[in-house]
Amino acid sequence: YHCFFKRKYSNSNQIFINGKSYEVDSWTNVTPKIISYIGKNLHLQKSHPLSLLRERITNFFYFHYKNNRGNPLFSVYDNLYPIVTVEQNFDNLLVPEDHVSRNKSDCYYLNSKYLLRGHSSAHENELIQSGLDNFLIFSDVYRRDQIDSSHYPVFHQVEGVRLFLRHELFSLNPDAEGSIDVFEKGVRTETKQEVHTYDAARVVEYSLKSSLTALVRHLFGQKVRWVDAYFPFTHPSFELEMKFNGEWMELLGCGVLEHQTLVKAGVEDKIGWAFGIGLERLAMILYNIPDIRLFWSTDPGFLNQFNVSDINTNVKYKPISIYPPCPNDISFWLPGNADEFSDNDFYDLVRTVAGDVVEQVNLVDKFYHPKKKLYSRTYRIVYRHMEKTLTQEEVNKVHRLVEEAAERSLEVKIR
Ligand code: FA5
Ligand code: MG
Repeated sequence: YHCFFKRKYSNSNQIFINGKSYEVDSWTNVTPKIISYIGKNLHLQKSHPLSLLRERITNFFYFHYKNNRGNPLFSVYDNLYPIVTVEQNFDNLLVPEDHVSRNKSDCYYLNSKYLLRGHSSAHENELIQSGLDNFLIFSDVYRRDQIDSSHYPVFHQVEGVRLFLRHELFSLNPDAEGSIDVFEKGVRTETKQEVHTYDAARVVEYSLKSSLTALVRHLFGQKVRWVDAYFPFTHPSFELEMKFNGEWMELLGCGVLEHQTLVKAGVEDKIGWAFGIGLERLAMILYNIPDIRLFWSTDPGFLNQFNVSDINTNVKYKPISIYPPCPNDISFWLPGNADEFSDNDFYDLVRTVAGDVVEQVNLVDKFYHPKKKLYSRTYRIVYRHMEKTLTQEEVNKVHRLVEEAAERSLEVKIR
């Protein structure tokens, strides 16, 4: 997305985002800084930890849930527009008119009608209404929240929804199909809604919890605990917590969808569950990332640690040095027998000569010079000391050693 926050200084009564204008009113509290996050889509950025997690979660659902033709059951949406209406974010989800989550202090409003979505649940209604029964939504969400190592005003969620018709719910027990009902006119208890039978509610709760425990086991193989919770759009509702640095950390909220949310989406004959997971929280535990701010780091020292060829690689994040990086390029002509040259030869040489002050080495350019009949390579070496700021003089000295060693042992010619 291309976003513009046009500041009209004297009569600033419009906000322009992505070619659309929003009338400023007494609800407007979104800032240019927050708007600048729109379209960053960390969860779609190659090799970003949130993107790896998106792929792993998608694979889990593709692999474990197939329709009777053998195709994936869940459809995946990962690029829904983050500006939603108050209806989408709250009303469709039965959030009471006076609920605190609607407050200006909790959300980023464009005006009284539009806001940046506060959760991916904002899209449940439209997707159910379009006829979908099983889907995942990956999205960036925006909240005015505390700022600490596990909270950030922009974060990412994956939402999952699964709906069942009666015969789908009880398909595992065909004998029972005739006798077990989904709906009744009953009473609401701790475990079920008034419109649901006890049996149906328990089967859906079981399906929900076993899906999420299987997902978490697939990703971590670590201990979890279920906690009772409240959401206006699910009942019963639960949260799943996991140990992180010795403390229980809330990973997700979920529950059996309030029947009224389905009725609002034009579906009367189904029952189902939904969940919403904080992707950053999951990634922090999975990859040992100590601070949620790191997800926004553009430092290659962070990002390159997640540049893995197999998305299931168990990356354990190593803190990068707090001292500034010093990138220096090196360019050379390869010797005549160029096809014998491999990048790894050079990487090893750099490691050997320069040691731990090298944080990373990347190939940035290569070409063939037809007249000279020679191949060229350019690498960027990022020098960074773990305990101090390197001076340019110190860097130059090491860099020269690398150049000399390359000429000597790789028979290249520095350009
Ligand atoms: C929700 O957002 C509900 N929409 C979840 C849900 C979906 C419930 C479907 C029922 C059915 P909650 O506000 O608890 O719930 O947020 C869900 C998860 O997002 C949390 O468990 C946490 O992992 C993550 N999260 C919440 N706030 C932040 C934040 N400021 N920074 C990072 N992660 C956050
Ligand atoms: Mg919560």
